[in-house]
Amino acid sequence: MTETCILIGIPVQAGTGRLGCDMGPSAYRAAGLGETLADLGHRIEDRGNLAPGAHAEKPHPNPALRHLGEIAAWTETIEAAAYAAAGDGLPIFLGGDHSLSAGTMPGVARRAAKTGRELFVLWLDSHPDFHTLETSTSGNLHGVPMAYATGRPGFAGFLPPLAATVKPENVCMIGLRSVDPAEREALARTPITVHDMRAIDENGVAVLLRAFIDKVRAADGIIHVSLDVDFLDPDIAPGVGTTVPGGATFREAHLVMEMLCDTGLVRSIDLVELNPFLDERGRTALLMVDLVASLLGRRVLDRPTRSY
Ligand code: Z70
Ligand code: MN
Ligand code: MN
Ligand code: MN
Repeated sequence: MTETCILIGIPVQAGTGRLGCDMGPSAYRAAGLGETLADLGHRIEDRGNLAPGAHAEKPHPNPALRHLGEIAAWTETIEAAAYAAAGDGLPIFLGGDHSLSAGTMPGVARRAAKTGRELFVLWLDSHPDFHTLETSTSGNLHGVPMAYATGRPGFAGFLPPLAATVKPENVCMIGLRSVDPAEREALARTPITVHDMRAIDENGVAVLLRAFIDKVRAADGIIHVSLDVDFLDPDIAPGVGTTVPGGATFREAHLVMEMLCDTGLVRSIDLVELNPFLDERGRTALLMVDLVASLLGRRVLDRPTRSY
């Protein structure tokens, strides 16, 4: 199927403790993301890079929080851009750190609500990013987007209430292996589906993903994919600030993308946490481009669709 792929660069790095994520959008372009998708037959529209609006630092009772005012400004800009782009095609958000998903998920959720489709989120990450402003101890706001987008309390003083949130029962996380105590307690009290690396090892990633896809189909839903570089094993994806050992393999990651491709239900994609400063000759950026290619139609052999 031919898609209109809308590339949106989001060079935010204020949500992490390390500099370099701001070069992510450039690295994806240099790695040939647009050309690769064009070669697969898609239309490409590159909308350039977003920038945050004017902002002042916001005070907060949690003294650990860093750049709250800047991330709030980014989040408002990103939410609006995501809502608009999701009405025009299939946006691919080029990060930038994972705080950007505090804007992309509510934006695509607002679009889905308008079109009457049920939105599901597949979260591929070693972290759940399920802190609130109150529970974060690192103060890094890339650790909070899922809590924010699912409407958890604990975001007073951040932004006005969201127009649309993601239903926690529609979220599936795969790849978890770094979960803070407060996140673990909060996840136990939500209907979010959580699969850690042990679940992948015991079942195989296809079994976990098939259950999620069946649920999306049963609800006639659409899928937003949020792909954090650290979902992947650092041996194959070193270009990331937080390298967490024991991640998804090259084959597991490609299989996830190929199965998603067969559904035809992915309507938006976050590519987050790429840090080109820490990469080796662009290999992480190139791998991420290859994964997106698998998600959007590259395949080894012709085969019937719905082959998952
Ligand atoms: C930790 C924190 C995080 C991504 C690191 C880590 C958060 N839970 N998220 N890398 N993508 O600092 O809150
Ligand atoms: Mn700041
Ligand atoms: Mn993340
Ligand atoms: Mn992560």
